[in-house]
Amino acid sequence: MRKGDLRNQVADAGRVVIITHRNADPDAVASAYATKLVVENIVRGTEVSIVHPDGISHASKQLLSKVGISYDYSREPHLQPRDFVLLIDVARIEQTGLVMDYVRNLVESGDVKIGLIDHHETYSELLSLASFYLYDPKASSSSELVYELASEYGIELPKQALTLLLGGIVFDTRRFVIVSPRVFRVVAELIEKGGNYGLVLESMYQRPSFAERVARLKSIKRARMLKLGDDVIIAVSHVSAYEGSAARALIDAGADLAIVVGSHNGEVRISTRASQRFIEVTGIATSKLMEYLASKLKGAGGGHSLAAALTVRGEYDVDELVERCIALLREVLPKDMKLKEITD
Ligand SMILES: [Mn+2]
Repeated sequence: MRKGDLRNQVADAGRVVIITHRNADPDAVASAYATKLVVENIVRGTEVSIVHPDGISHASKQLLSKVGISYDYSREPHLQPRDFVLLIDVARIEQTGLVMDYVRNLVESGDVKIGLIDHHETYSELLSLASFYLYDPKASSSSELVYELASEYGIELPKQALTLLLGGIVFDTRRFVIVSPRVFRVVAELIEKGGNYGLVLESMYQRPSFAERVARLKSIKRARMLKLGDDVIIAVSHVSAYEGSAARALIDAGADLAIVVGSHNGEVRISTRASQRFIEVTGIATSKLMEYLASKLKGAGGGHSLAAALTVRGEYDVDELVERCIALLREVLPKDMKLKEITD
């Protein structure tokens, strides 16, 4: 789905402010960086800034340093009248550190215009506010969308930017687990034009930090294990950081659904990963599961079918939250499916 023309929006704007989701992952970083180049190309002299709320992820830092790109970005969004705000890889406005009411007021008063480039499955209220969007939940990544956009404008991106986009795609497809003919076409072009796939892989095979490895192991040690039927294993655990990586570790260790609660200062993040088998058996996408949990816990959540997350503000007892997640999971599962604790 698309609306509006990017060139016209940029030409009308004072500044272009690109904002990604918090703790920008390689897809967010790559698509923001390449979009900045696209915007500067289609309307010369445009002032473009990039905002990565709360900074960028560890994986993004590794990718940027391997590719040899560094650029300035702000960690908090500050909007001015006549800004054209281009939200990239953002499913929900809360992920940018802004709130919907504030953004809606700005848009309705005509002070700023909003654009969106995104691929998340969660339907975003942002679409109705945007004067430009390129929204395609069938795309593997925002990087794929931005590459296609650059091609439409006939823009030849520098090789480093192509490598970065390749990195965004490799990351969001989980190293080509989630694929389509289209993503392979884009990847083939990126490599043909000079994108360096070897460099992307090197950046991803780096040893995780000590803290991340400890979090992964702790999540396994603390996991509550449940089974659905005789085959599907669900693991629910908690860590103090790296909940996404910890959930991945539980899946790698054999779980079909992993829910990991992470408590940060005044905020709880819950990350979920699933195997294809979990979706086949239950018909539940993790994005739907996180949306449901978010609605019950008064937070915001969403994501993809095999990976999703939610955030809730406030201090919580993590053990209670683990129990709560299990209880809510029971509510969502089809009535004929019994969830049983796995004991020794
Ligand atoms: Mn993405």
